[in-house]
Amino acid sequence: MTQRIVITGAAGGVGTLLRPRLARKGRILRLLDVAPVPDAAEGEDVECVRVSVTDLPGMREALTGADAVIHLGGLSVEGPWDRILDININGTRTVLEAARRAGVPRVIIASSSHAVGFHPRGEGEAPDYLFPRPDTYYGVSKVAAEALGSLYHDRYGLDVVCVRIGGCFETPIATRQLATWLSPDDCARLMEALIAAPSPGFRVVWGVSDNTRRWFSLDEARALGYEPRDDAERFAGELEGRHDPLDEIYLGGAFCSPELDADP
Ligand code: 15L
Repeated sequence: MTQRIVITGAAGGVGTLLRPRLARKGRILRLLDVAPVPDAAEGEDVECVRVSVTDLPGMREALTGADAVIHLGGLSVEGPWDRILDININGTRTVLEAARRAGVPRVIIASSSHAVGFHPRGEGEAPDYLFPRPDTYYGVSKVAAEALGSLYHDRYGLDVVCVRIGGCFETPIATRQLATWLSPDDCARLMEALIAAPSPGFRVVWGVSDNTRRWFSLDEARALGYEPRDDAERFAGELEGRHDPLDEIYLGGAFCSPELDADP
């Protein structure tokens, strides 16, 4: 039977890395974004829909018939509170509510290390389900997304997996990412595992490769079938000096430094 996977924010950074890696025979990828999705050859296996994550009727329609939603849409870094509130928090609630109304059984939510960024680095791995300690309004929006996912699981039985992504880029771009990097191939492996896992319920997992310097637990992701194969260490030589002093202190690194956006 044909499987339908919806990706919100398909034109964004992670969406762009993920799309080609999730293409499969017998699977339709439905790509959602407010912007055009670059290089998406619409055809039998790819459908593109221009829709905002804040548009409930539009999302309800776009999610109809889907087996799972990978929710990446939203601001991916700090921003003004009103935009964070609308696009990230209201947007995630809208996606979950649309999934419920459309009968989509599973939502995978892109959370972030910045949901827990003000935790001290400490010794050893940060565990799964580390209590929220956001480092920005952006981090607050990820905490809210996890809370909404929990609510929609408990109220309506949706399977919701929140992935605290370390940083998913083609290659690591800063020294901190020698610990936090999620390679695009491992990101696809993780998503495949989360799509396939039988009845996961509500979970919070770290999205990270098996990096030599890894700060985050892989236990819960592995329990759901994820087997990472990449390690950022091979880029170590190129990243010397791209380092922030806050990387030594907090999980969120430099996100812990800027002033919050003051209201106008
Ligand atoms: C994130 O949550 C961001 O979405 C991404 O752009 C990176 O900044 C990443 O965290 C990071 O901490 O490297």
